[in-house]
Amino acid sequence: MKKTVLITGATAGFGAACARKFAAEGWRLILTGRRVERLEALQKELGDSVLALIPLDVRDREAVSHAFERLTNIDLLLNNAGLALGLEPAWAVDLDDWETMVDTNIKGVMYATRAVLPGMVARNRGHIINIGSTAGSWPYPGGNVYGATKAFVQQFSRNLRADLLGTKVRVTNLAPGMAETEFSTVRFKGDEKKAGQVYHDTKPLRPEDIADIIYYTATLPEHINLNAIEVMSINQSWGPLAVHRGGQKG
Ligand code: NDP
Ligand code: 8X3
Repeated sequence: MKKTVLITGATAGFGAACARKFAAEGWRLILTGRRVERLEALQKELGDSVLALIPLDVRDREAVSHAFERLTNIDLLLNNAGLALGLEPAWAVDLDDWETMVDTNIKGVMYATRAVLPGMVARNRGHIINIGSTAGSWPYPGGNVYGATKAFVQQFSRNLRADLLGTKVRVTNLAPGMAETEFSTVRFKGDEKKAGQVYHDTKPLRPEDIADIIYYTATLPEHINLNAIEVMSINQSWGPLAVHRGGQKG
């Protein structure tokens, strides 16, 4: 029996790489995202593996509930849709950007999970893999609300496991570090030069690396729950605690 994966944010980056990986491994795909033409291109590329395209914005609670509650056989929900906007310090950010990150990275994950989870519990089968981030554990200047949304994803994943104890439904928080996708282009609002600098002279994670890890996690024997995975490029590590010398301003 072929398994079915529902991927939010399948139109780029990790989501698109997962669509290709899971299709190659014989899974059936339900693909979502806002950019319809990209969804259609994936359907053309992946053919019969694609069960359905659901163009939607994960911030739209009604749309997500309406579309996902009707899906009766989801083996894996990949809560992947998400974004960072800006890298300004907290006192200088655009408040709309903060709200967009909260609505997408937190509320979108809540809406999709709440719509799909009852079916998984009823079938006593399924797996939710949430895409967190190293930014959810490790602070950096300008990470303010983006990192906080990913801290939510981390703790939400743990708390889901607590609720699901006694069922066969698995939950994983996958926290990647720097990976080269459209992520930085989105963060810097189309400034490709700035985006390119993030990865300059490094070997960042590739979307295909993440897809391989997700596939591995999803296909472990069903009694194994990988709770949390943190993965970085060999070119990335943590920094020391910051110290300011020279007195305070003002
Ligand atoms: P990309 O920008 O390449 O892809 C993001 C995907 O999310 C797109 O398919 C986009 O689709 C979708 N998306 C964004 N907003 C919405 C929305 N409101 N509704 C529906 N879909 C949406 O970035 P990545 O692949 O890198 O990002 C995927 C996830 O991985 C995100 O959650 C990100 O925070 C996380 N992450 C990324 C890292 C990195 O360094 N790249 C590291 C750690 C975590 P569309 O625009 O068509 O709607
Ligand atoms: C993406 C990784 O370090 O840009 O979540 O926040 S980082």
